Amino acid sequence: MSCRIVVLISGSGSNLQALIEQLDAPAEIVGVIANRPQAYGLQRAAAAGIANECLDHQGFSSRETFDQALMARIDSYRPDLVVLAGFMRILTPQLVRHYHGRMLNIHPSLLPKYKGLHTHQRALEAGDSEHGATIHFVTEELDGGPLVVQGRVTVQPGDTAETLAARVQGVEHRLYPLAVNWFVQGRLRLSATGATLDGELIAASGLRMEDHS
Ligand code: NHR
Ligand code: GAR
Repeated sequence: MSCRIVVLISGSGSNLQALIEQLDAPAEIVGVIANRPQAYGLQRAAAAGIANECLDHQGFSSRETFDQALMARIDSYRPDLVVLAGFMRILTPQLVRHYHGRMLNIHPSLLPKYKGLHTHQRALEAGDSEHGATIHFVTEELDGGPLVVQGRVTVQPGDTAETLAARVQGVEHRLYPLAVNWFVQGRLRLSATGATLDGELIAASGLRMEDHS
């Protein structure tokens, strides 16, 4: 049976585009939801013939009421997997619990370093020689759910937050399809002790993309 996927976005949607182009059957992106009307990813979805909609968080008086409406819209697509792809709103515990074990995020740092925002600037200010992106299962703990896989880049002399972000995004566009394809194939799961690949527990530091592609 095909894996039904809903993708949540806030902006450009380049990770959505990578998923559209690199998902193996039996998967189908059945819906794309943005929380910002100007999100360019909505146009990418439309161009690919994927149902898409905006649920503007600014029309809601609280995080709870927005998330209740968001959950109803997500569930209308009957997803097996919900993918956060540059989604910029923190989600309430109730929503996150509802999708336990079936919600993934891509975070632009080598977690557990740099949870939250402005990750590229923070890696530069710390003088890190390596940076990257991490796929993890989403839990109530912000950017703290079980890690799946990381992709690394080398920080170059003269890098700015912008040049570094662009290099990390190049990695993201291979990393997210890899992890989502694992989930679709039934290879990636969330167990009581952590994420597993082919039934083997993934170490707390996550897998390395280089070992899997
Ligand atoms: N929600 C939960 N409960 N757990 C996670 O791990 C989540 C999550 C929601 C989003 C993505 C995350 C990232 O990869 C994500 C993971 C937004 C913020 C944030 O501070 C932080 C982390 C992430 C996404 N957002 C501000 C807020 O008040 C708004 C910022 C803005 O609109 O520009 O929600 O980085
Ligand atoms: C990606 O780099 C993603 O890692 C990051 O936003 C970008 C979205 O790009 N996510 C976050 O910062 C989450 N807070 P895209 O819209 O082109 O996929």
